[in-house]
Amino acid sequence: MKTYTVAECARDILSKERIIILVHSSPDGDCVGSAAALASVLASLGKSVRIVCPHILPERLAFICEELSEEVLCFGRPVEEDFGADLIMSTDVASPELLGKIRELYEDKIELCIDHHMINTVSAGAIWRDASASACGELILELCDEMSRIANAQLLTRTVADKLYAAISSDSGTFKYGNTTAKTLLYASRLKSVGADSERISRLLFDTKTLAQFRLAGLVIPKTEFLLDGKLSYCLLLDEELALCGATKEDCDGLTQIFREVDTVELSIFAKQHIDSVTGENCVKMSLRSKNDVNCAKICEAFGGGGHIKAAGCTIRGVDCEKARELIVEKATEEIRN
Ligand SMILES: [Mn+2]
Repeated sequence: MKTYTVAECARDILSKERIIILVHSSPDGDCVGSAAALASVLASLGKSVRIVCPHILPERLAFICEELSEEVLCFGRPVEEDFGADLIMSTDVASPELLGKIRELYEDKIELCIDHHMINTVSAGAIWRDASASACGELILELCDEMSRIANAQLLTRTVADKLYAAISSDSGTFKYGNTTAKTLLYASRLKSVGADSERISRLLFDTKTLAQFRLAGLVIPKTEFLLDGKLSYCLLLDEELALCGATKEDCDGLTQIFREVDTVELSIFAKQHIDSVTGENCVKMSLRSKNDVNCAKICEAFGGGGHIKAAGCTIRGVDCEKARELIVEKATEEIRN
């Protein structure tokens, strides 16, 4: 596998006409914003582009793709058979597993991989990776600048800037996470200077809830227990309660953050119960978030899960909710006292 510079990526992409951009399953603001920005740039150069994702585009991210034509957006649906791509590339995809159900179709055909993850296991013809970037969107901005230089055109339009701003603010938690660097803020400033609507993007990405999510928050907050002098919070949501709020699994995503906001909490555990539709087992999906040194990934690995230090998850199966609570609280207590 070759390692590419931004200039090599730009030259490679500009020499192609029909381009497929792969993004990862459970699409987030960064992969959608990065791919949409690149697609928008390439479309303005008269190229045919398809963004391909194994999952459908979540409603809350739809605004990022606003100006792209429907045919470009292959979220949860295949590219037309006669598209005839001359370049298949990926943005923000750290491993082939993240291609989900399109893995088999594309895994061996990726020619160019652009990514910002610490570890990347995609086997591509060439890779351009910069783990110092908060978001893949930072790389796409550099790529856009390079392509502008080569094509002798200003490709960074307001539309492209909006998409890149969404990508970068998404992965940096609107510039709140530890991955925010001086360069991240500098790039955000540049995007703002060409007209990125930072107010609207921040509101839509971070300050917008569905009514179901709002009702769900009202239901879980009084149910939350605080253990170990408030250092550990535990909250269990039953499947039937989810239905009561008219909420879906996706509505739970934003919930995991709120418990960590309590000042004493070092580790929060949000547990979501459901019955496995195949085996009939009781399952409790645990989402862990920590503030400082508590290692969420280590706790979850003990139950066959994993993730990052400050955010991880696992599912405990085949035991009742009370037992699942006991198991995770015991492991968490050990880790907090360490
Ligand atoms: Mn990313």
